[in-house]
This record gives sequence, structure tokens and C-alpha cells, in this order.
Amino acid sequence: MKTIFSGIQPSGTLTLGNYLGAMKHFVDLQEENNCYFCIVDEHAITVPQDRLKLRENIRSLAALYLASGINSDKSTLFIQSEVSAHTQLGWMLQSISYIGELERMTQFKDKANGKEAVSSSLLTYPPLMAADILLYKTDIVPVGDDQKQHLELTRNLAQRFNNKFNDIFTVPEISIPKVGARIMSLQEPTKKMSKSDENQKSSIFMLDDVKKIEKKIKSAVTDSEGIVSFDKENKPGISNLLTIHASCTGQTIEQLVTYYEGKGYGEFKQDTADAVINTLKPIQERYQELVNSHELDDILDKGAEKAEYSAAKMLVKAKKAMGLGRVKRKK
Ligand code: ATP
Ligand code: LTN
Repeated sequence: MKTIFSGIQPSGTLTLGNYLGAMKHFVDLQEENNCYFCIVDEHAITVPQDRLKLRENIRSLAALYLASGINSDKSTLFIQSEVSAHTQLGWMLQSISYIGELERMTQFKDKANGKEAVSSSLLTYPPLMAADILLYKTDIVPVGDDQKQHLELTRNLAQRFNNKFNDIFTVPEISIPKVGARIMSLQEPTKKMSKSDENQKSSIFMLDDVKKIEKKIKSAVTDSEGIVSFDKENKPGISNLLTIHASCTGQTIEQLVTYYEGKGYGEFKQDTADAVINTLKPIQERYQELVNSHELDDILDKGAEKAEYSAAKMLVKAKKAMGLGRVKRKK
């Protein structure tokens, strides 16, 4: 049995990209592994957040995890800020991170780009992410393609710590899905679909209603060729819709391309919209039952307690390795 850890930021309503690139795979993984799934609210505050909206997003994300199929009897679901070991180890890992390597992170460069007041936590975000992962002796981290660089840094920090102090951390592996690792924006299909995109038409949100989903897919940017085929370079829009369609139905891209030979974009888009609706509808129904329930609070309480127990043990080891605090003497 392997230990799995992954996190999603409560920085807005989740998109279809978050679901197909990350959450959907979490559900399969929990069957045979020891899984931790985290609502990383301390990562979300690296950019400005409205406090009431953040609270709402945290709850909504927790409900979406469960509605998508995360089972609290099999997995530990918890909120990052409710387990204080994360920021504590995050600080310790900052002390072995170099400013140069943090400045090279593309997520930092993208999010800091052109802004005047960039928080220092946006720069030190990766050591906190490393702490999330390393606290639980994680073997595998399932994420979308965009997190590769952060995972590489996490592995470097784990090895650096182990060499410098004591060999306590497991060096984690990354796991990226074969299809759906990077769902692109519907309006600019060379950019990834993101929950913080300002153009609402670019992203399908997991809670969008049927009409909105249809409208967004029908107005997705494509090309004038009229042939449904997969070519990321020259046909990024159609290729993205093919990826979405394949991930939602479980068909392969080759099967879809054969099926739509000689058919127009209109029919293909309508079927893609139906595939998305069939995927999201049952999740939305379960979400409504959960979001304001006591059941949700009970699950999060239990999750925080379980996570705290494992994380505290690793934190003691890390402090000891670095020489922090005192050696407890027997009385
Ligand atoms: P933000 O836009 O606020 O930075 P985000 O939409 O990128 O956030 P995260 O919370 O940072 O979402 O990511 C949660 C998970 O979803 C990560 O594993 C990430 O790799 C994955 N993910 C995010 N966007 C996509 C996408 N467009 N396609 C596939 N996977 C994605
Ligand atoms: N950085 C990630 C979110 C994240 C995460 C993690 C993912 C924070 N901590 C630990 C996996 C494991 C993102 O922006 N998607």
C-alpha cells in the first residue's frame, strides 16, 4: 500500500480542468492506497482573498471532493490550516530553499507578472507545498501537468534535508494522468483552463448548469477546417475538446476521431457538451446535499484529527534533525 497526497486551492469554484486533471484520479487511487486529500487554504492566501468568499470556497471544495467520490472511510480529507505542522515544517524547509530556485518557478513568475504588490509568500509557496507532501511520508503525488516543477523542487528539498541532517523524508514520485493532464482554456486553447481566469467563458466550472455548459462549449474557439482530428499545434481548440470528450466518456481519442469522420463541428460540440453534462450532473446533485450539512463538518473534524496525528510525529523528527528546541529529559 502506497501513501498518496494531493492538494487543491480553495481559490474559486473548481473547473473541469481540476476535475479531469486531478480529482477524478484521486477517486480511483483511494481504493488501494492510504490517501490524504487537502484543501490548501494557506496556499490560497498567497494572493489576495476576500475572507467570506474564502470561507465559502473552503466548504465548497470539501463538498466537491466528497461529491466527486472521495470516501472519508477510505481517505483522509482535511483543511491545511487546521493542522499547524504544515506551516511549521514549511518554515523549516524555507531555510534550506534558495531564493534563486524559488524565483525560477513558472507559477511564481506568472502570478507575480506585472503586479506591484507581490506577497513574499507567493515566492515561498513551494517549500510549504513540500511540507504538505513530506509530512506524510508520501510515495506518490497525483497532480496535473502544471505542478511538475513544484514536485521536482519538493524532491530536491527532501534530498537536501536528508543529506544535510538526517535521512527522514521519503522522496515522492509525481503521477500525471495520460489523458486530461492539461485541459486548456475554451477561449485561448494554448493557455491552461484556470479557476482564476477573468474570462468566464474560458472555463467550465464544476457547478455550471446545463445551459451554461452547452453555451460555453458551443462558443469554444476552434478553426475553420471542419475536420475533427487531434493536432495540438495546429488545431489546439478541437484537440482540447477531444481530450475533454475522451476523459468524460472513457473513449480513446482515436475512437472519437474515427467516429466523427465526415461529421461537422456542430454535432461534435453538442456531443462533447452532453458528455460533460453527464459527468458533472450527478456530482452537482450530491454536492447540494452535502455543502451545508453537519456530515461535512464531521468528516473534516475527523480528517484534521487523523492528519494531525501523523504530521505531528514527522514534525518532531524534523525538529530533532535540525536541532530545534530541547531534548526532553526524563524526570
Ligand atoms: P489557480 O488558477 O487558482 O492557480 P488552478 O485552477 O491551477 O488554480 P489548483 O488548485 O492550483 O488549480 O490545482 C488543483 C489541481 O488541479 C492540481 O493538481 C492541478 O495540477 C490540477 N489542474 C489545474 N488546472 C488544470 C487543468 N487546466 N488541466 C488539468 N489539471 C489541472
Ligand atoms: N501547488 C498546487 C496545490 C498544492 C498541492 C500541494 C498539490 C499545494 N500543496 C501538495 C499536491 C500536493 C497547485 O497550485 N495546484
